[in-house]
Amino acid sequence: MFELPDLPFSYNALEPYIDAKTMEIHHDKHHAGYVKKLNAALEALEIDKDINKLLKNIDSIPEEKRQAIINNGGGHANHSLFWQILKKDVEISGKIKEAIDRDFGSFEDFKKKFSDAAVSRFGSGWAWLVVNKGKLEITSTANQDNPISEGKTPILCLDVWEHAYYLKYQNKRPDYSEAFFNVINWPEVEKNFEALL
Ligand code: MN3
Repeated sequence: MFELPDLPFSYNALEPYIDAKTMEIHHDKHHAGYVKKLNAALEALEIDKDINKLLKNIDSIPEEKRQAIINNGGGHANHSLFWQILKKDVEISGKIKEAIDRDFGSFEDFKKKFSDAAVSRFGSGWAWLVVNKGKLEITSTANQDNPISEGKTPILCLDVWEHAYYLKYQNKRPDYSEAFFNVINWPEVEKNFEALL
């Protein structure tokens, strides 16, 4: 059985960039819903209960269950990472800063590329900073698809489903994406990065 992880901060911790009501509904309703449906889909299946391994080896899931695991297992994994990498007003420094400068030229270039990925993703999905063969890359996925199923390891993500921003930002996804840069927990992103070195 998978369990909904606690939000590692209070609902209002990211104000004014991400509002408390959005955080409450997003975690307590949306993420909880994915966990519940994931457990329902996995019932009676004797498979790996490590969510990342499950998504990495998605082809090993019986076909009739596969899409439910991609949607709800992805929903669980993606949000679990998302909560972990959120914190207000943290400066980027250290190895992750060096790696971003190395692979994108500068932080500004990284930010522009990431924002483009977030804003241009059509419909619901995610923007990602991933490690692919030792290098940082930016990508985006539809729905709850996780890049781990393509052999890439995500270390930072932004939920661009409307439920992640609509209460505060309505149709203004670019404003939400801009605000996100004030709530990235860079030491956690660096931890995710260093775990892969
Ligand atoms: Mn979401």
